Amino acid sequence: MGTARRGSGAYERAYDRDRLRRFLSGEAVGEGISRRGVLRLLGVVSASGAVASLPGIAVAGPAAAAEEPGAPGIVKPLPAALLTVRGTNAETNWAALRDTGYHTPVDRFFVRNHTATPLLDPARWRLTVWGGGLRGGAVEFSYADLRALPAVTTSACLECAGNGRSYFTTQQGDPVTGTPWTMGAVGAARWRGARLSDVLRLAGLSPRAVDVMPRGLDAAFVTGGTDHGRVRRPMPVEKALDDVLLAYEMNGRPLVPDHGSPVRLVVPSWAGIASVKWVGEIEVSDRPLFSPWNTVFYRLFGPAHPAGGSAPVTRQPVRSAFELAPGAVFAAGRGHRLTGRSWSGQGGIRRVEVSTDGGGAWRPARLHDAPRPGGWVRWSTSWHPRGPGPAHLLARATDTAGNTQPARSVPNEQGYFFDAVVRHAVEVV
Ligand SMILES: Nc1nc2c(c(=O)[nH]1)N[C@H]1C(S)=C(S)[C@@H](COP(=O)(O)O)O[C@H]1N2
Ligand SMILES: [Mo]
Repeated sequence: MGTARRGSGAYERAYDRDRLRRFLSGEAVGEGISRRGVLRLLGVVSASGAVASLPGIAVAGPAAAAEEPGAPGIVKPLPAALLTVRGTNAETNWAALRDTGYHTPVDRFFVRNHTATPLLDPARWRLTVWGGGLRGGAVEFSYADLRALPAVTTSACLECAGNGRSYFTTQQGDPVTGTPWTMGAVGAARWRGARLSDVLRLAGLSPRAVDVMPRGLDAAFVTGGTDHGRVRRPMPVEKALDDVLLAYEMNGRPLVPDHGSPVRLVVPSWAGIASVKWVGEIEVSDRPLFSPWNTVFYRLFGPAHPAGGSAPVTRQPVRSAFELAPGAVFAAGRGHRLTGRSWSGQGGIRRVEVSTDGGGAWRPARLHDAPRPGGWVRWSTSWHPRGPGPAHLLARATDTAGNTQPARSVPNEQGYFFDAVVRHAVEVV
């Protein structure tokens, strides 16, 4: 239980309770927070220019690719063998991970963009830390300032809360909204950067600080006629001081534009939305903060959840995937090596079981990595299929906190946290 205990911070439960109470008591006006409310709350932000009006922050236009019709606003190449484009996003093909090591190469790492990748010049980039949770006024950091702070390297998964969303529909018949990811909105990388805690202390963190809200420099997110403003989501100061990085490197290289260049947050174990890319400012507040990303989005809504929605999602659930394409073909009558990975935001993975007969018999897979909070484990098993025909491969993981994957995931309207065992269809010929 050691690692799990360390990871399941009491502050997360307190945070959830507190925010939920305030949310339900109407402190977050209506459906989240209006744009005017946000602007009023921020004070320093102009109605049109938002963050760009703050001194020292230059915002490039969207990537050239964004102007091409049908192009998703992603800068890096999106070869069909590695990635599947879904709207403004790109999903990693699991078959493309088969020959990779522990860390997901940048060329096949998933991209989740609410709008389009901005091109920012590190030399002109500034991070402004401000708010009532500081002892004094706003403090600015340049890229060189961050690079001069002690550097920390963390190996951690980054995963979208909506990963696996399409299985709510295809496997369970539950209607959900949002990007229909299969299981490829996850990757593991070696992140290097400054500790957010170092930056907050240098900025004059006050003991009164409650919430820390990073905001991206990408364009405002507009959907269904509502302008939600720039991507931003508060986290409790306890998490911000725990293990959060202001990362400038991914897998030993400076961040590329699509993954947050020049600097992004990495919030290990939490839903990917917490890891704000292209961060330009961080509000430190002495009272709870709200944004659409902890009110209307990233809560669980539906009959199985509290009226008005669950608390904001934080730690990711347990999940598994085979390093196989959907419908992969296997020759009958000979041995095959099946490989995959499992991960959880609530602890390391301590057991993975595989079924090759659609869920009848289960046997343990061989684990190739030690259980580590925030990371994944690679696993393998062998399979000797007999007759030709369709088959289903299933993998079920259990983490060090005892969480395991159910046969059916409790649905929610926006399709977050699909944690059920996936029935991976294959063909034996
Ligand atoms: N500024 C900004 N940060 C963002 C997003 C975004 O659209 N804009 N998307 C978030 C979501 S929902 C996820 S899952 C991760 C994805 O990170 P990646 O594109 O590097 O894989 O970034 C998060 N940070
Ligand atoms: Mo996400």
